[in-house]
Amino acid sequence: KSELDIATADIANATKTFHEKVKNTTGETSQARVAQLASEIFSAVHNVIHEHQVSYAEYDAVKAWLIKVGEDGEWPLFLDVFVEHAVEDVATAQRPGSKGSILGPFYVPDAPRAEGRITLPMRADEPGTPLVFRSQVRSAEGTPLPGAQVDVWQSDSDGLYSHFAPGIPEWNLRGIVTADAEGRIEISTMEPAPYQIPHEGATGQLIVAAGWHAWRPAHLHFLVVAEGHETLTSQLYFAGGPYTDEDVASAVKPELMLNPTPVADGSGNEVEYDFVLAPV
Ligand code: MBD
Ligand code: FE
Repeated sequence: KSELDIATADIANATKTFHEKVKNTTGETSQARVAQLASEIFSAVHNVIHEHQVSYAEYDAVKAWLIKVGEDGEWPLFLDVFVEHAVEDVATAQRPGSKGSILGPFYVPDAPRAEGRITLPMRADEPGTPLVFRSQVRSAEGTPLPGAQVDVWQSDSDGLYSHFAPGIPEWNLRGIVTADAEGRIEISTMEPAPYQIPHEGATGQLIVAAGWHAWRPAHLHFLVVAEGHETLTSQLYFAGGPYTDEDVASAVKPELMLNPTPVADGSGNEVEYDFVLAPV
């Protein structure tokens, strides 16, 4: 397989996963709101065209590029990288509790479940620095939330996500853990590495054409679910790590930084970060 085939297989899966996720959701947007938002988006585009004297050659280049985003199966990737962060800001601006971040294109529901202390599914020779992640899930009033479900997913140390890259075992570095009677979890995993988003397709073409870079800082993804509470979608990063100040997906916040410390026995690093959920 060429690099392009791999990237295409990779991303087409994100389109399928997204269709699954939204198949039971109904549109809640009124006709008036659709009309207002659509016409304001068109006005914004028209304004850019007038202000920057966009040519027919540039219009055709954009048209070809938009067609290619779909052909490459990259709408989930492109939108989650360049647009989702603004939607997340709006959705969570007034919410008490832990800050969150974007979901991104690589979440897969129904990962293997376990309780208490778990090791994420990983290969016998999984590369990377071992990391023990501990957390207590609490409500905004400080009550621990036993039974909370913490869904975690991450890339491996080569920046590859199971389900989206060939040759990686099905649920590698993905799992759902249920919090104990004190609302606590412990997850043993491998530290992820900085991550270059798939850049062989249309999204990468734009990034190269604009002279940007395709990197995200190393990150762990979380979905934290507890009855009577708003689901927290989050990502945690490593303080001082590369690209924390220049994430291509603009999804870093100062509240989302981890500072792991070495475990005394030299076996790797450990860190605690508690999740605080807002009431519904
Ligand atoms: C990722 O791993 C990711 O988390 C986001 C938001 C976008 C592309 C790839
Ligand atoms: Fe990610």
